[in-house]
Amino acid sequence: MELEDLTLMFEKAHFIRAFEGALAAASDAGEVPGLVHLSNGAEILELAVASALDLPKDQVTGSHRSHGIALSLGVDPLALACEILGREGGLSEGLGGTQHLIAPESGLLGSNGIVGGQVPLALGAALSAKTLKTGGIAVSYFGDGAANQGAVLESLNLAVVLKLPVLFVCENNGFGQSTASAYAAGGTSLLGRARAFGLAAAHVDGTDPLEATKTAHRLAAWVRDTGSPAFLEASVPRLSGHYHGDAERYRTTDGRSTDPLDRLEGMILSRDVPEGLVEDMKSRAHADALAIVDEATAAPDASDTALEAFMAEAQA
Ligand SMILES: Cc1ncc(C[n+]2csc(CCOP(=O)(O)OP(=O)(O)O)c2C)c(N)n1
Ligand SMILES: [Mg+2]
Repeated sequence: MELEDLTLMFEKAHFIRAFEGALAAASDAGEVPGLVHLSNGAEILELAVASALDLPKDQVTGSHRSHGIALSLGVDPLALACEILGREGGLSEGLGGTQHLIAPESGLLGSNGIVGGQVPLALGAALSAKTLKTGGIAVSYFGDGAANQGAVLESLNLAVVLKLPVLFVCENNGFGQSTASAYAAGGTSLLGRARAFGLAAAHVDGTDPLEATKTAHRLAAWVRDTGSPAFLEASVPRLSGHYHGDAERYRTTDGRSTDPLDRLEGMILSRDVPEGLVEDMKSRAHADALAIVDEATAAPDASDTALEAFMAEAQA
């Protein structure tokens, strides 16, 4: 990867990290309705996948943990923050909230609070792209916990049977809420599971920007060129709890040793970028993210009028 691409990824990753840090603080202050599931640890992988997509022609679905995915796709951060905070000006006028993010203009078909619920939806997008010959592909993110959900397994099968252009991206952080995947899964080889359904499948270390980018591009191109589905398993650390505020009595600090952002910083420094410049990039990303979340926090709460208008339209 060129140094320019690595530094851009670094700036974006720090923006996402700071954006979510500011949201976590807003949650502590009682400003966020519902739980906040942070993406920290998965930023690099999500930016790597996004860099392989042709947006908004390609369409992406995500799980309850989709703030980072949305930002990686280029969703307007102010509208995203307003949505998460339940404010006017949100992606859905603040009526959907953190687990129901939608921004089709950026290729985000939707995120979903039902574990695994977003995966069959991506098959619909892939079938539509195939039928209409748009040249687009669908991408569906889900976790290792969701990999045990029936609709996900049916989707893996159906994607092969119908030969659909969909890239499944399984973020394996070793936990489904407070349950270790080693305990919850009968067989822990997700690649083996995907291959048994007939999918092309590969594993990446999601903390490695080079490997993640290379493999995401390879699989996305393969899906686009062949029209067939593929499966990417990415090992990513879940750097904090299942949700912000989770006491995490069920685990030690194991599995949190590598922060992908530090790893990327090391790579950039080793290519002779001055430390001062790296610190400037971080400070700028943090200041930008804080300003946006502050602006969203100051916006008016989602209004009953927006809800009534939505209900009237839905019933019409
Ligand atoms: C159908 C369903 N079952 C259970 C839940 C409760 N729940 C929310 S997130 C979660 C864990 C999901 O784990 P994983 O898919 O690995 O995603 P991660 O949180 O690790 O990103 C569970 C069980 C839910 N929202 N929906
Ligand atoms: Mg998980």
